[in-house]
Amino acid sequence: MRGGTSRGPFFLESDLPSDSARRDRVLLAVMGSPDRRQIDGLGGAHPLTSKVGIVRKSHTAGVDLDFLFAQLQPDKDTVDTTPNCGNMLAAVVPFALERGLIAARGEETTLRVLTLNTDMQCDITVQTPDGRVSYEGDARIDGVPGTSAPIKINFLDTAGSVAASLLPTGRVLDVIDGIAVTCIDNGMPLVIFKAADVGRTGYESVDALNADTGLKTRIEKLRIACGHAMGLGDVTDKNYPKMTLIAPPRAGGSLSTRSFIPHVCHDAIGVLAAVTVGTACVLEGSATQGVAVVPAGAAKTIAVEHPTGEFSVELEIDPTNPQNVLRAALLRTARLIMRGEVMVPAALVS
Ligand code: NQM
Repeated sequence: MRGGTSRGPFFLESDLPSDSARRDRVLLAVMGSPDRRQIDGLGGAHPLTSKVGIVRKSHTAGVDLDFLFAQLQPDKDTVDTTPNCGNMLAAVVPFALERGLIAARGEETTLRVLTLNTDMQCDITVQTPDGRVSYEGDARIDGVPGTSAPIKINFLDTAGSVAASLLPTGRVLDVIDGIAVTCIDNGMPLVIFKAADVGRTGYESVDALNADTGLKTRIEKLRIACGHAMGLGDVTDKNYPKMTLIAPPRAGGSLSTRSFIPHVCHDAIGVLAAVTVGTACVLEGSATQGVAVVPAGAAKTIAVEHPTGEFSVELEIDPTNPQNVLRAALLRTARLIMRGEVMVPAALVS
């Protein structure tokens, strides 16, 4: 399935080994990792196409589906089920309907999904005319060619997903390793800082940033220091926190971003990364201050500019406590690309 600007195979939980070490060996073989080209598997030689979704009917009252996201890497043998992925999340309901896990509920179907990675719930609405998922429509998301049927995601509780709280250092702004940073987790642990503070404009191309080894070394050192400050321990081998360089908007949005996830620059921005950046924009005194252009009012649309366009997030803030985000809503699309069987060495499944 393509989910938002990510892609990967989805499995019914019951089709995978129940032992997680064995499951992970199967997933590595499915994707062809570790190998930079993932030549022996389905992975697309990039972190955004090295993702797997695992779905089951929920065991939790009031919830329809459980989703476990697994992040693999082309060149590593890791299967990380710690962080979320809001892009792959967009494909969960279409997959569940396709596989008959649950039935459509009219022209539109809204299901409650629990992401097991961080115990996060959301309501997802997909188009289901005639009881079948429709992938065709006029919704456009930057980073994906063409248009598709809209998928609405309404997050119910995102603060402190992997980190212990929204602001895991206890402050909205810290100076770490000589750089003013906001360490924040509203669905995705991020370190947000001004591109100018590392001598960049923040408008560089993805290719230029991926080739910028000096910058990568600098921000990896910062990331490791921030990981400790955020209570995440030694993050050397972890896929979080992600590093977000920010600059003033250039295309009428709220701010411009470049995201390292964490070692490769994203062609767009992750879903929960966008929610988290948007949240930093509404926090008084964060690193976005003086950079972001933020609309007035308790309900705000923050347009996060990224290398291939923009990502709008609707945030509703608690007027009595601006650190309390009551709702985060956004638009994604998804598509069933193929259905079938993926082959792995027999020893892994026998
Ligand atoms: O932030 C990339 C993506 C993601 C994760 C990443 C995501 C999110 O674009 O919710 O969607 O940060 O590794 O798929």
